Amino acid sequence: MKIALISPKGPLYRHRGGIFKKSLRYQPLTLTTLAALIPDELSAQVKLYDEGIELVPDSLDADLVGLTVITGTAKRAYELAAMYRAQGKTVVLGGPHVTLMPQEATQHADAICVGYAEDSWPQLLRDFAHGNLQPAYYQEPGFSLDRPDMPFARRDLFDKGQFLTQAVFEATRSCAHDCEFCVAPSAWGRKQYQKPVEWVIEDIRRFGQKKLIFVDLNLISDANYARELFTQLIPLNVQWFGLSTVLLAHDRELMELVARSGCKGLLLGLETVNQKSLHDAKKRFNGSVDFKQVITDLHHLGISVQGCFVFGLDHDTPDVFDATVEFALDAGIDLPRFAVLTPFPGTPLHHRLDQEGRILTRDWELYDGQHVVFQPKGMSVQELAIGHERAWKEVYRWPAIMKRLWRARNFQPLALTANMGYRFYAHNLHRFYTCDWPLQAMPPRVASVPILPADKNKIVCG
Ligand code: B12
Ligand code: SF4
Repeated sequence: MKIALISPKGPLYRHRGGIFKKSLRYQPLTLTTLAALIPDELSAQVKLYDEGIELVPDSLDADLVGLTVITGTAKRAYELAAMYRAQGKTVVLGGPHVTLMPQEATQHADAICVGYAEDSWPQLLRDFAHGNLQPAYYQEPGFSLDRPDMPFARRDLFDKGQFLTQAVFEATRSCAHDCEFCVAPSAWGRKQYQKPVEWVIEDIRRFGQKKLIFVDLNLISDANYARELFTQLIPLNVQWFGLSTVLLAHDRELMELVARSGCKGLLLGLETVNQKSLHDAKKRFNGSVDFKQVITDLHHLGISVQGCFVFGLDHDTPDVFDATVEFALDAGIDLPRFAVLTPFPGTPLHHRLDQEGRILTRDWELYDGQHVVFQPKGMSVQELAIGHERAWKEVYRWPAIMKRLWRARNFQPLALTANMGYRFYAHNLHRFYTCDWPLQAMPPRVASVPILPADKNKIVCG
């Protein structure tokens, strides 16, 4: 059996003209994990394609094609699925968008995998081999990642030269919180799934690299598990980067353990500098933390901060952009990142905005966190789009980079490389607001927003 696994391109993440340069691109763990789960008895040959680094060929030497789908890549995934199905290949779709929108996805595939696929994907392949493929496979009700016999990701199947790093690991999945805009609780629920710590340590030890990335959504979601993991990381003497909530601020002991375990950078979902907007996002727990203090504390422990903010929450007004940039500079955030609030389908935010008649387009291609796809409350669509792009540019001007890194007093060479990667991103975002990836016709409500000069109008992809 020949299997091709594909991560399709999106507007921003794509080969040729994409905005994720090698300095920001780490090897996708989804495809290497799926490749490892292919049962040995099928003696299958597998090839992986990440369209962030190469376009997938029109004609594939494969019996079965598996595509991983997030909302922003759904359109491309469905196009590829149609093309390969027309050639007589069997197409399987899975991933966050399929899990959120199974009825839609099923129309484009021979089979779909809903939820986590550690059990269902091997079963699907066995069924396919026996000519008994079912249209849909679901995550088992008692799903668990606590299985010491799980295969390690097949990282060797990609060309390592194409990525900043191949050392991408995962200890847990899902998150205990329920922020209104987040895909995770809607797609996978709030129970955190945890791999055995010994298994994770063995995975890292075998791979043998000293700098790693954890893609877990919230490594400290379960403090006891986190403690165990961090303690066992210490003897490995590695440096790692990962994601956490700001709630780490309330557990000084855990924070110090994070540092001792080799953490050199944390992505924190700060979301907004506006307390009322925090309420809008249903991420009230962020309000219990003094952002500047936690950033300073992390810097003192030698940990860089990637601070993520979202623009367009209901209490955001046009002054939010300057206020956020100022905060990022003042707090010395090593790597600030901004996103436009995106009502991903299947999330409570999407339902609410839909009920309020504020969803402007269902062109999923534009659901990439950098386009305005809904009617904001405190500003116009244009103001949000322009303000967001301006914030990126401001915070990645050379003097701003220097100021942030100087304030951080925690200089690491990687911080400069990543800042250069995001500087490129900031200065090229405008290219993605053109007719290359156009918005569908706008409903009347948007037509009433102020008309801007022609060059600025492009920003809404109108
Ligand atoms: C690493 C990561 C990235 C990396 C690398 C992406 C990549 N190519 O791997 C980078 C930084 C590039 C990235 C960028 C973006 N990302 Co991202 N990313 C992630 C993250 C943190 C981990 C993904 C991962 O490796 N998981 C581990 C693997 C093993 O799990 P998995 O992918 O879920 O796969 C399992 C199942 O879903 C299933 N499955 C998945 N695909 C398939 C396919 C088949 C055929 C089958 C059978 C099963 C199956 O089987 C697997 C095993 O159980 C996830 C959050 C998360 N933890 O899931 C967000 C996430 C996928 N990203 C998200 C978003 C929004 C983005 C961006 C748009 C953000 C932005 N504005 O820049 C961009 C768009 C990139 C693009 N492709 O166009 C969202 C997607 C939401 C949505 N509905 O679209 C997520 C879910 C985060 C979130 N909470 O919102 N991302
Ligand atoms: S804390 Fe982060 S991962 Fe968890 S639900 Fe909120 S946004 Fe999602």
